[in-house]
Amino acid sequence: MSPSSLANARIDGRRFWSTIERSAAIGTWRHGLNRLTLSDADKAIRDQFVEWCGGAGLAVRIDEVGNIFGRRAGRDDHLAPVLLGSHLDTQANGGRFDGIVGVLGALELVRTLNDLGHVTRRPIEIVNWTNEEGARFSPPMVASGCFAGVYERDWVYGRTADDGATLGGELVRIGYRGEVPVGGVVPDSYLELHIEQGPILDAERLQVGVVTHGYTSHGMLVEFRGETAHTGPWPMQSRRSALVAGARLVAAVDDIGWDFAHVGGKASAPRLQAWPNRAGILSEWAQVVCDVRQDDPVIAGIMAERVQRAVGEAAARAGCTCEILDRWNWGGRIFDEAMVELVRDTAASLGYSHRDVASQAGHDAYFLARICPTAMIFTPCRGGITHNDGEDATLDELIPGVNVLLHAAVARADR
Ligand code: HGY
Ligand code: MN
Ligand code: MN
Ligand code: MN
Repeated sequence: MSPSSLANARIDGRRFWSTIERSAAIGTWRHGLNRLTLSDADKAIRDQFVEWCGGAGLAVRIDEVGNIFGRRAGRDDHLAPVLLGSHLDTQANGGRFDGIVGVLGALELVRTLNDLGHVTRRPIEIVNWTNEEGARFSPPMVASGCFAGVYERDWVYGRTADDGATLGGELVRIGYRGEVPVGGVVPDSYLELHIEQGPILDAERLQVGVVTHGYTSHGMLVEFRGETAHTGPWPMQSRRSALVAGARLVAAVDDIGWDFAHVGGKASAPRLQAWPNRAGILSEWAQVVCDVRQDDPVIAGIMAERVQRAVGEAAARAGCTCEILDRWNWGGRIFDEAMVELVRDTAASLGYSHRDVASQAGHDAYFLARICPTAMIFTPCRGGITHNDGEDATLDELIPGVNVLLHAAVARADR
């Protein structure tokens, strides 16, 4: 394979797009997708991905938390692999591109190298991470976090969904609790292709985003405990409604978001659960997920402290007890300078319009960055709409990012 013919290689995208369209037919929901992690729909896309990997000549392995790897041998196959991927699970009202572009872009890269007959020096591995979204099992990105050594495997297995199903039990149920020990393997590097999930590239009509860093995010799972009582005779002075505490926290978090909106801060409490949560009876139990994001880690920390105070205030006002069951925190200037430079130089050498951009959403790359040199490549998405069945992008908008992934990954794998 002459370097020049490889240098001039451009993925035309028809095969990539038909793969995207095939994936968009698995777990459909209104105009988008509902492929909550480890659901039957997630099993279906996993089965399809494993089949595609086999068809591309990849050696497939599944680790203990269901991460699926496809390996393409290198000339010096003992070297650490260049790892490429993202996630195929979606939000409950998800789009056809969030995560999917990164996994299927990596698959297309392998198929293209096969067509070109090019064997890279280092092995290349592609990966589908379990539970990136954290929509069914909290927290988000828990399986890439486990791979990076941040979460213990058995703790991950115990994560529990609304219906009482555990993450470990669901892995067994759908046949994706692999034998391969999770983690312990340090890739040479990691590259993740993803839609921006923000408006900048689309608004500026740019082809590629060079992701310099991630917004700092603080998340927490809060539990309130109160007491059931009759909504009729029970005096207001004696009430201990966990649902009221939860509702007060949801409103307080929104107020915090508005207090920092002028500096691009976001604060959300997107999930409130209560029990019994029925007419005629006050709730004794409630849980709230809180999530703050801001570009400056210091400001993000101040917002998180405000949320923490609001938890205590909401509990006191409702006469309940409270506990923060779980916290997660990611983002910041975590990406490897040389890898970011590689993405930037590759976009420039391929003649694509590009700019530096921050990621406001979390990604599996945030955990991979803790164990190996990591960078991300963004493509535009229509108006930044995402986690919404209106998420949209065209092949012309996606293919520059796929080509940057191809050339950056090969440059890294051949060095
Ligand atoms: O929460 C996040 O930003 C990620 O999409 N799960
Ligand atoms: Mn994603
Ligand atoms: Mn997402
Ligand atoms: Mn994400």
